[in-house]
Amino acid sequence: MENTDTKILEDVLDLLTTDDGAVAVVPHSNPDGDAIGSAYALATVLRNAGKNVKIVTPNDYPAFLGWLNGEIDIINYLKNKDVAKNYILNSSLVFFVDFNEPGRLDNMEKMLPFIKGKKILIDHHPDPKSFCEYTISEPTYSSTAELIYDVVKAIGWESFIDKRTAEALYLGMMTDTGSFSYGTSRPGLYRALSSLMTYGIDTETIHSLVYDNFSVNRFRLLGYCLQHKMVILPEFRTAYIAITDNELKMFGFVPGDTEGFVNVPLSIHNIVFSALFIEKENYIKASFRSKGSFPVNSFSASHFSGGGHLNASGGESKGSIEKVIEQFTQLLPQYQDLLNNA
Ligand SMILES: [Mn+2]
Repeated sequence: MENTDTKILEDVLDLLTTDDGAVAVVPHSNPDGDAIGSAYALATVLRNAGKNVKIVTPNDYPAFLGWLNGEIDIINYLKNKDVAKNYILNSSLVFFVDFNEPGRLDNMEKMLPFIKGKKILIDHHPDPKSFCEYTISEPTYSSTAELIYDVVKAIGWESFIDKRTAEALYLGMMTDTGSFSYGTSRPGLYRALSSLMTYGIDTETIHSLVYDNFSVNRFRLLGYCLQHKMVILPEFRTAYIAITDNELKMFGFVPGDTEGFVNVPLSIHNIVFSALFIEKENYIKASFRSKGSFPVNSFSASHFSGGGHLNASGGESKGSIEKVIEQFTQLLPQYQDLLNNA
């Protein structure tokens, strides 16, 4: 770990061993594979160490991640506000995983000032906001899951990793790297993977449970987006898809259905920048992906109130979807050089 000095790790270990109160593990809202995988992995380690631990999610998680459920209680804040609130406010430790700013907690953010326990952030997004007593932030890591593995090892709790932990960690690493196709330059990732294999995890089944689990509606929506909505701008090596609420309804949209769509155009020859715009109730949700050096995080921070990683970022915009498309396409000329050289 490059940013995390041993003092923080010693303090976290100290908190875990001296306080026998409840522990909450909290991923970001609309959790992806890394958020749920990291939360689940950390929770199983803490449980195996004898802690009373539950996961609290700001909202529901996509059905294709549901296979991980079963061993650890997961409280959905949207469905069980009082239970979730009660648990978090009375926990002596609250771990936040896989996000760098409190807005990603959605409605749970307002609880932050009332949390009595110590707050610990474990994350790999750059430039974390300061909202926790302890911040373990390592932006060079592929995934929070990879970081959780190193943190667990660093505090000497590797013996509390079990097969379920290993499955959850593998899930996080696999989904945050597009099945090990990007963000995979750290040797430590492969050392972690090699160690996870010793727990007898079935990586083919995990892959299949995540990626071969589309609903028919989701697959047809993807086909519709590629056939009718994807716009290619070869002069900017860019592709974008903008989809309205009505179109989503045509395909019986459920949360998670558009997950990963933004990556698909990057498979096209000479496309290095992909954007996905989705019409929500009061805003347009934006997702950006790139190949090579084009920095979607600073692009998004400058124009779409977002942030994230060099090659993967989110953002949002007010106004109609037509306006957002206009804004987006008008921005591209000023990025011509960066796009050409990406
Ligand atoms: Mn992540």
